[in-house]
Amino acid sequence: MNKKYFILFLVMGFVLVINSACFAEKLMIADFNRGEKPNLISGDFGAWNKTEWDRSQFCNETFTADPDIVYGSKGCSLQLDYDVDPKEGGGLCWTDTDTKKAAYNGLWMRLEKIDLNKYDEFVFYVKGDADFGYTNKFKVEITSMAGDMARFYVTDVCDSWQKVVLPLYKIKNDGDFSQAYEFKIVFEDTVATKKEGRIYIDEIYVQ
Ligand SMILES: [Ca+2]
Repeated sequence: MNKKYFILFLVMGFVLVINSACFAEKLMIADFNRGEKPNLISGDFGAWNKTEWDRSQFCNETFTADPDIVYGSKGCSLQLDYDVDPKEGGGLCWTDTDTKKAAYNGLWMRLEKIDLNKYDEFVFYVKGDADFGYTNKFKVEITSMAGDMARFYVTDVCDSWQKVVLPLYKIKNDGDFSQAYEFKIVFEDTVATKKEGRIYIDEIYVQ
């Protein structure tokens, strides 16, 4: 190899090393394709409810393998059936003058202390079910082991798969996210554009 090409080879190698040092690789957190828990980084997940005794409002999680529904037409996606429209008399604490209370529920997923400072984007895919109906808007929370919380609102959900990108640079001044604790989806009665419905989630990752 002559001297000119040798120097070019060294420069290209240096650029490649710099490039790989600056960007963390994509880390897939959950693709749900096995149709079981935990997620791909060994984190547990599940639906959560405001209370366990008031079943007039709820969120339930299941897996769907319907190829007409799942993201990428193969494997599984997570299905969330939610109700944030509590019915009168559905809760033990309701009285004649207090017949309707705030309703909220959703999904929690442990993030197993991944370092979000190494990534630029928190990404997932979402789709509403046209037959059951769905809210166009819901909240996402990311919390850290240090107790910090970042909030985002997902809007414009529709009945085809949409990519949701949460810019992580926005949360780096909000606290210490070097050890992430949990990813949370929150359906709220005050925000939901449809109070009972079905939402699908898939391919949760950071990059
Ligand atoms: Ca999947």
